[in-house]
Amino acid sequence: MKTRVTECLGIEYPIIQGGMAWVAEHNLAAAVSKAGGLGLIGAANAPADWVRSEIRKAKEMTEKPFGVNIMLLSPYAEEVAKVVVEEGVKVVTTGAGSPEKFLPMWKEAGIKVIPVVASVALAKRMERSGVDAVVAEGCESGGHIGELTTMALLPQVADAVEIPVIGAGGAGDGRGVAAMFMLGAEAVQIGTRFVVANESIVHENYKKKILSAKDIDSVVTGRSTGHPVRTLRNKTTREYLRLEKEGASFEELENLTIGGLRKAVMEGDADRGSVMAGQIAGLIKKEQSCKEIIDELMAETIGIVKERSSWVK
Ligand code: TUI
Repeated sequence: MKTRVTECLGIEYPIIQGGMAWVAEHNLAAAVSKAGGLGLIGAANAPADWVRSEIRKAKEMTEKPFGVNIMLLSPYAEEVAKVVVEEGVKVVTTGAGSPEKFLPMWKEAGIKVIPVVASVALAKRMERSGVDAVVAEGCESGGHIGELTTMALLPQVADAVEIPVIGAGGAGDGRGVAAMFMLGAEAVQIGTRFVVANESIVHENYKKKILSAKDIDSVVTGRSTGHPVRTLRNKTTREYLRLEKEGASFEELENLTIGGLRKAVMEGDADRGSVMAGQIAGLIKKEQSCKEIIDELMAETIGIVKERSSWVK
């Protein structure tokens, strides 16, 4: 499959892995890139040295291109922005902010820059500042989210910019990928499905929580604090939502979730930790390798596009 995104990134399939905090480390990134997609190392809140070492390990595992996702709220964002240049990373995606101040440095280094946006306004601003593509991420995604759904956001962003658009939020199988193509995407970012991949290092309890999730099992906490985050429902989200309704302070709410993602991913505390996952968690029923996931996504996408095309006479 050939789109402006596969051409620009030098990848075989228009599938990009989400830059998920704690989850997107070198094993997952290398496996996705080896399978023909674009793997990403998620820098999240990690120190720059950790990111450097993950980049080096991924390079040892694959010659294929991979990227780094920089979470712009991180206290280490500035240092990580330099590390990707020093280590010769080919692609950078960013989340939770605007990467404008790093663009001259990254463009000079020949890095392809792809910010995640949650609005048309930011997409247009990013295009004007010279980025290579944008990821339009709807609120079906797991983790930190914007307001709009993918169905509403993606076509509006695709109409507003000339650069290629990557769809994110809500695609868990080939139907989702095909739908995003119909809405104007030239590649699709997949997160939750890769969390349960064989190569994903997350704790077995985290994987089980996703594999047993139903359609209504994700909730959004933190709307009142301006940091909405989608996770799977558990003891902590129930407590959080109750406190939020009672008008608890920012500090009180923060204390409840601090370190929660590490607790869930590394320790497997799926009851009290923060189990970030998208709304399509209920669609995911099996653990597969990254290659099986990508091959299946592509086969389903092509199958459904052909089948539905036959409706048109
Ligand atoms: O960044 C994400 N998803 C994330 S980051 C993350 S790490 C975290 N850990 C604990 C608590 C909170 C976060 C987990 N999930 N997705 C990309 C994304 N970016 N979604 C929405 C946005 C976004 C929102 C507003 C991007 C830019 C923006 O406005 C920036 C501006 O300056 O206008």
